[in-house]
Amino acid sequence: MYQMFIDGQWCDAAGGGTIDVLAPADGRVYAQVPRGRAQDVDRAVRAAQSALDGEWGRLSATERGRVLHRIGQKILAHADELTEIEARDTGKPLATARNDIQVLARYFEFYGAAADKVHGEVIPFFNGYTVNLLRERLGVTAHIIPWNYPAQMLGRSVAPALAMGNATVLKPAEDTPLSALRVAQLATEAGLPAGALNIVTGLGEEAGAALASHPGIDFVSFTGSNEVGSLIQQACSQTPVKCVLELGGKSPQIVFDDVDIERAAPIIVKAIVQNAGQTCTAGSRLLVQKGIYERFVSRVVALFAQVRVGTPEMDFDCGPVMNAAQQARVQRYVDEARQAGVPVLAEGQLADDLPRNGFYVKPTMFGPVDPASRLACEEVFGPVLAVIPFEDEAEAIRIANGTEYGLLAAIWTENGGRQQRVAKAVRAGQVFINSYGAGGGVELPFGGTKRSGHGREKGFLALEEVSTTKTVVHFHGE
Ligand code: TXE
Repeated sequence: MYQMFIDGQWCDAAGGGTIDVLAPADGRVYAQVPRGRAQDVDRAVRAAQSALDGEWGRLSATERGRVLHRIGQKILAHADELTEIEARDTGKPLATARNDIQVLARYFEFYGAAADKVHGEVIPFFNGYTVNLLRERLGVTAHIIPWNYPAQMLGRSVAPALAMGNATVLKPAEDTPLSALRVAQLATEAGLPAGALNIVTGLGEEAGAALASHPGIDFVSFTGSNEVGSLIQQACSQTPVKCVLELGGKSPQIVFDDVDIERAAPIIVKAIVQNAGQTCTAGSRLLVQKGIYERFVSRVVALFAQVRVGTPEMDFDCGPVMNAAQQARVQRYVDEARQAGVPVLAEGQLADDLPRNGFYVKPTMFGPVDPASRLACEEVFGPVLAVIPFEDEAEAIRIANGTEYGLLAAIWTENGGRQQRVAKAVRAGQVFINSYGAGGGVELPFGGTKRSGHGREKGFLALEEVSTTKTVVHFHGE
């Protein structure tokens, strides 16, 4: 039985009650966390407000940076333990979880180093005036994160907010609350003052909704489904405060005739099976030019058929999906496409001795897929790849931009002009040329266009989102 972390203290939910935490690998309940509700959220927001008035609020930018750096060091020193927690909680292979913890540490290192590099400006104005544009913290920031990369998401969302001097309240996903609780403890040991990072565990419609609509918060960062993202934006419009939304994706891999097949094919397979396809930037659509279609697709098929699914300890290419609902959702898309007669090009392999009640799904590659079909347009959030042929550049761009999403895109061609033209025409927050997703990318501004959300995380742009400016106009005479 775990407790949540408010104002530097472990505590139960004020109204009692717990939530079961299941291991996706075997479907068993292995932990319980408090079922936080509005009262607990309120306590966490008050603790954050007090932190701003107290020790945390008084630290200089350099001192805050040092604290964040020490948190990064603590995380690295406990990387094995955090890897195990994360792998058990999410079901992902140990190697993936290990990478996630490295990326988590990187967020604290990167934003720790950035804390005292952000500064205001002097703006030219009438003679006799000096105008300073100060950059300041927002205040109390709320962070609601999902279950696919719990540790990475914590770092991505919370580290820039702390770097700018905000005090934070985080609600982890109900499926995966444990790494956040451990990180909060490590952060405290690293010297983060009480109230600067509060973790309220609970259900989305209870703790999450109470946090997003709390009058004491100044900002919400949300990563998750489009449906809940829309609710969050509605809540923020009432208060009203700013929100950053990072929502779904249906990211295209656009492969032209002159692709380097041996480089592209393995990266493309990894981009859809990694984390069992539960990645907002999963490369779930493979657009292939007709001249290379047979050759390229047969190479991807050969690699896809070798993909193995296992428990975290087996450390194969992917693990189970998150929960029974996610398993049913992925299966629904697969069944529907099969029933519609869409050819299955390849399937991955499930390990023989998988625990019976784990949430496993078979990676499946379909093609050719109608670009207007549900499989080609909707986010499956599972290891399911839709292959779509195209004739020329114009058609590739039309198909790539043909969904409601616009998160990430990749272009595979050696032609420099085409690289630039397609990168400009494709609607996405990030475009990769002859690569994909580049390992964590803590430094690279990230976020959506269209229905994939708004606002930017990662890199220096994230610091702008979690801060505000103050224009100070001083008349002193000439
Ligand atoms: O997400 P939710 P779910 C997509 C993916 C997946 C689908 C459903 O397609 O299949 O969403 O996943 C909290 N007020 N993504 O249902 O519900 C919740 O507790 C405030 C894409 O698990 O959006 C959790 O902490 N908060 C995605 C967080 O929102 C609420 C990652 C995300 O959960 C709330 C995850 C409410 N009313 C799913 N309801 C990505 N972009 O990477 C829930 N929450």
